[in-house]
Amino acid sequence: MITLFHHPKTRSSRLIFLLEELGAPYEIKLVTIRSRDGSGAIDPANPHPHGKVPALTDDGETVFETSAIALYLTDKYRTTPMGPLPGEPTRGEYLSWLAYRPGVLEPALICRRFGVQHVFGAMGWAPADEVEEVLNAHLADRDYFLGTAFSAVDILVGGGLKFMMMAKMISETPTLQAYTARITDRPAFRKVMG
Ligand SMILES: N[C@@H](CCC(=O)N[C@@H](CS)C(=O)NCC(=O)O)C(=O)O
Repeated sequence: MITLFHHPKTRSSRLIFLLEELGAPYEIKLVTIRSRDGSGAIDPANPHPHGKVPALTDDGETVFETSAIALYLTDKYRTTPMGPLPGEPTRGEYLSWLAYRPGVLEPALICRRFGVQHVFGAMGWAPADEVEEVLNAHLADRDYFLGTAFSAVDILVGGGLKFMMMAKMISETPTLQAYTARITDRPAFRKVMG
């Protein structure tokens, strides 16, 4: 049985959205986390090594890091396929964008928000304006990250983009607005995030 360790209004909400789309049975265990204002504490019940969310347990396995959890779930639970398997078309793209979210997109936008100067050759991500260009160019002629197929990448990246635009962390271009609308119009998004 899948158990998702969750805290409201955090990255773990996106995994509830994914679990709903997958149609996999799951339970949610609410845990406390440390907050930006200094309040909150790590919950001893949370198996994440840093006490963060999301974390997930399933059949004796513990999985942490949002993208790793998404890949684990979409490989294993296939009632409604939400990502290509090894050997299927677009698998490479799927892995790339899953890794891009925490490895490039998030650090770039967070650095810009906190006024951290980008250093080429030292930082493993790219400057935020370049990331915006890449996202807009990629999504200009595609409905979803993998083309016509909606996948877990759209849940992790697309769902996040909506909130980043609301927080003015990324520009609201027509391309990104149209793309995020396709994600946020989904019944599972409305059920979980609405
Ligand atoms: N790289 C992690 C980030 C996880 C993360 O930072 N989660 C936040 C909530 S959105 C958290 O648990 N914060 C509490 C803390 O930093 O201790 C992932 O993508 O899963």
